Amino acid sequence: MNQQNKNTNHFKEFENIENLNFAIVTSEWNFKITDRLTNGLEKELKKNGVLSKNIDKYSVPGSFELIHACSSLINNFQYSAIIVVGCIIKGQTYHFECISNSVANSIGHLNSLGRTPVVFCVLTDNNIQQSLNRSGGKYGNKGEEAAITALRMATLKFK
Ligand code: DLZ
Repeated sequence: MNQQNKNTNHFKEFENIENLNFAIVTSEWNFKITDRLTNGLEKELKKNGVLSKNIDKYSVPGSFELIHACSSLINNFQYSAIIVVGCIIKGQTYHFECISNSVANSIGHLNSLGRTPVVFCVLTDNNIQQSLNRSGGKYGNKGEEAAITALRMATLKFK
């Protein structure tokens, strides 16, 4: 497996970790997958020293609702980083493209506001097998990778 495009091999300790707080927003569509991603994400945050009390978890009906939840969290709360978790699987219609593009663009926009780092842990797969492979299967768990990205963004220092 190509390890180069993974960030879980980040061995540096994160500074000031006990003061960092994270929001995880999980979509309930394809819950079997999003639950695996969320568990991997939460475990990896804790493994790196994030305190349980500093992790808030929210659920939304589908990936499309991640946008509103993320926007509200940015406006009303102060998190070190927000991680959105979803799984969009291609079906028979154009819905897949609409939802995937809308979610990616909107979350990207919220991230670009520069107020709170937002990490995108939304799988966009052709079938459930691809999603299983990426949520604790043969390609690892993208939730764990998202946790490291969130930690890195939360501790990023600007000159
Ligand atoms: C409607 C829909 C469809 C067809 N597929 C998915 C999916 O694969 N993954 C996902 O997270 N959500 C899906 N949804 C639900 C939409 O995200 C959204 O919840 C509804 O369109 C209501 O706004």
